[in-house]
Amino acid sequence: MTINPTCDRIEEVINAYALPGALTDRQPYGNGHINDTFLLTYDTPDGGRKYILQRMNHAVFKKPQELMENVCNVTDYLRQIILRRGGNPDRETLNVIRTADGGMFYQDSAGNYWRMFLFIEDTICLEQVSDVSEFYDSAVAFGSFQRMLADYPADTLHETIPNFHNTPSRFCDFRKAVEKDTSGRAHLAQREIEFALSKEADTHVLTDLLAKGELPLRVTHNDTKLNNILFDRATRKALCVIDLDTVMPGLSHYDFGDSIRTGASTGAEDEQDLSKIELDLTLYETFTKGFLAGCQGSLTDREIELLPMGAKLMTYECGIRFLADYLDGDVYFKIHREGQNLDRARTQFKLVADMEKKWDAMCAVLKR
Ligand code: ADP
Ligand code: GN1
Ligand code: MG
Repeated sequence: MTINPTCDRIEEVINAYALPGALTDRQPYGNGHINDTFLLTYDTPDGGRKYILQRMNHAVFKKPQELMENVCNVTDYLRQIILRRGGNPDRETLNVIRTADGGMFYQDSAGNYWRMFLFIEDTICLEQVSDVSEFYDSAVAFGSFQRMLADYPADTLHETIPNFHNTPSRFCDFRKAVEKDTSGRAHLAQREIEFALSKEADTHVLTDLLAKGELPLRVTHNDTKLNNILFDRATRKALCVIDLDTVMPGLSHYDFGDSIRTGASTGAEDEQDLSKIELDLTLYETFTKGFLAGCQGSLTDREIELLPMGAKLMTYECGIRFLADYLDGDVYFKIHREGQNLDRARTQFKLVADMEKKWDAMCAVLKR
């Protein structure tokens, strides 16, 4: 068995859940940047069961109780909708497994917070688009996720990370990180810092329109990376939207934009060869069609017209978050090699610059 050394309380945690059968395997799992994820395999008389166990990132999500209230309430709500549609809620939404005491999560003796989900079997998780129709499907899934939650009482949701997609506030944090230069690395990223600072005027566009009431606040996912969707291995169809930690009130542009940032880029988020990074307009158009289909006519004309700005701002915002973390000394996003957060920032800025070149074409897609 492979055990992540940082998670040495895992034994204690597993014992807090009264799971049937015998534990036969546990492995670190997935490619998330935030939580520590494990796959648990149990031998049971009915052929075995698997679970996802996650140590929540307490530094990022400071109120685990509130976070789990959101996740449990939203998944219970989705479960009802899926049942009404004749779907299979064990596969089409996350299902939180309760502790032996009925808790939504478990706090171990070292103070870490853990939660467990049913493992959704026979699925695949894509890091990059390999097939246009899969990307279309992911767009429909994220659009319809937003649609399914359209009548969810948004004011009952906790804000799990305040100002998560408030780009002007992210810009202030970025500027502070440049001024502090905790890691002493700013001299290695001068060009990137200048690029980021030069875009300050853009950061306000969506938040200003929200404040003026020209854009509606909706319940959004806020982390619509391609790898936050599970695809059915057999049908290759998008099956389940996962990673619900950031479901909060937000703008439709956040969900649209974050998917374009990850899915319509021609390279990986941490690609070091920037000549491989550009916006694929075909993928962009594909996603746009799928997202609008998934939203089922619920977006206003003004929202639709501003979707390209969502793509640009979410890409830019992620870039300044990666760069700030590089300057802070890699304290937020997990890294697997030195300089990875700078590489991530560079791909995002390359994409932003490419979007600016392709701006007219991006807007034309929406007019069509
Ligand atoms: P992070 O916040 O760190 O990104 P995620 O909740 O996205 O964590 O989980 C990380 C990975 O674990 C996902 O990309 C996916 O591959 C896998 N995963 C998470 N939940 C499930 C689940 N219920 N069933 C199957 N795989 C899952
Ligand atoms: C994080 O958790 P994960 O890996 O799906 C981050 C997102 C970023 C993304 C960049 C809670 O997402 O906001 O866009 O990394 N999640 C949080 O890859 O900060
Ligand atoms: Mg994730």
